[in-house]
Amino acid sequence: NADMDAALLLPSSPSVIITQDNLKKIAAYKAVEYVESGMVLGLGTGSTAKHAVDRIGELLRQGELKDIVGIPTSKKTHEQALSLGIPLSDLDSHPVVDLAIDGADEVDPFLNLVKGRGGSLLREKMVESACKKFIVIVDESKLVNYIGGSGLAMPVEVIQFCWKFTAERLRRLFEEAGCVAKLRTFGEKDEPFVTDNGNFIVDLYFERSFGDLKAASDAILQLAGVVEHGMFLDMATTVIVAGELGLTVKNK
Ligand code: ABF
Repeated sequence: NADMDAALLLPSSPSVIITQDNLKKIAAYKAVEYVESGMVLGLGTGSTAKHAVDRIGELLRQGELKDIVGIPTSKKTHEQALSLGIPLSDLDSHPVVDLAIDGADEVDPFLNLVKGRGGSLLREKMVESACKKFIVIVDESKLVNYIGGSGLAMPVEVIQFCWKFTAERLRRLFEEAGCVAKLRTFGEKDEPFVTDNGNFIVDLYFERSFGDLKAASDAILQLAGVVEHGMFLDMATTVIVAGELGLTVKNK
């Protein structure tokens, strides 16, 4: 259980090897402590959120949670939740979500996030912008000083039609920040990665900071051909960070 796992983190157990996956699980279990019976829950996607969904399924099975309705943020999480017997619904039937729990790729000191390196940003943003409380669960490797500065991808979901044109317009928006825009591919044949919504992802890489996040967000969303981007600004209400020295809970 979460408390036992957390105890493993104490420096008095130096023989225990703490893997990154242990840290993800500890953060996830802590977040599930905020779940109450009767809630409509946004179910996140990714290797950290997977632990939270597993734990919710376990508590339902044990009868410790009742009357939960889950709203999955991806096809993968939908499958996982179904296999755990979690009752599922969608935003059409439940437009207000009590609590969402999800991972992130980057978290800045103001709790702004980059998400979508796993590929499911659009459904995540729809569900998580409809929730009263949004708990983000990460291991400490996800903490950054400013978004886009990690050298890793900032994902943008674009429609397939003329994606090169859209990628070039995105690159030009951030020319001064030394932006490179790349289509996300997978496998040996470098096939385009297709999202749950049938779109492509263009990953943006920056050499330098691109400055104001809100201005960048607005500029990206104004481009025809863009569906959504992976900056989640001012959305997280709580971030739970698991590190080698224990758990930190940051509230907005
Ligand atoms: C999803 O999972 C994504 O938005 C984000 O890309 C990712 C984080 O994955 P992990 O927990 O596996 O690092 O929520």
